[in-house]
Amino acid sequence: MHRIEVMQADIVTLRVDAIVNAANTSLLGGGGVDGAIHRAAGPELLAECRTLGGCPTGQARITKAYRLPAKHVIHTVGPIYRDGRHDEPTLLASCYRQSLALAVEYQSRTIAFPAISCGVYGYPIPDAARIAIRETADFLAGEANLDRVVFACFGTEVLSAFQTALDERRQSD
Ligand code: AR6
Repeated sequence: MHRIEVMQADIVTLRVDAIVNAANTSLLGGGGVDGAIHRAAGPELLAECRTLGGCPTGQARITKAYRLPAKHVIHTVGPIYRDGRHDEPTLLASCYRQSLALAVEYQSRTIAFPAISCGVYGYPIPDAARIAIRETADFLAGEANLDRVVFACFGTEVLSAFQTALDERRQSD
């Protein structure tokens, strides 16, 4: 659990091996964190994304990070929240698992996540935070090759939800 860190940060500034992008199925950019990552990485990122042919919800793809301080960008597509009964929790959990697995496959030792689906995709933030922490803690329990997983939270609501989810998990372990 000591390998998980929750902080308030703009993900594009973080010097980690991989940052995760909350993308859409086209992988061709958008608003929110996706827009910020593409702006900071430069047009080469979009050019590489065009070669990928999109990505289904719940899955992840990896590219180089170009002008970002990170080495890779892992693009994952979170679910659009409807009512919680349309596989949203399973799909969101899958985003975290697939992103972490890709990071390890590409020898990343440090990775930063934004709060996937917690912006325009409308996922209730406390529920999304619990899923993110659960999947990450479970993954790390079986994986020694990751040193640090950062949750880069934008805004105090997201920050406190992730902090609470992390505290709850620590108490239950
Ligand atoms: N660093 C860290 N977190 C950020 C940053 C940043 N620079 N900018 C925003 N956030 P969202 P989604 C937070 O809407 O809900 C895009 O258009 C933000 O405050 O970026 O998964 C894609 O192309 C929120 O807490 O992603 C898709 O179409 C969290 O990141 C769609 O939005 C996620 O918000 C994906 O929606």
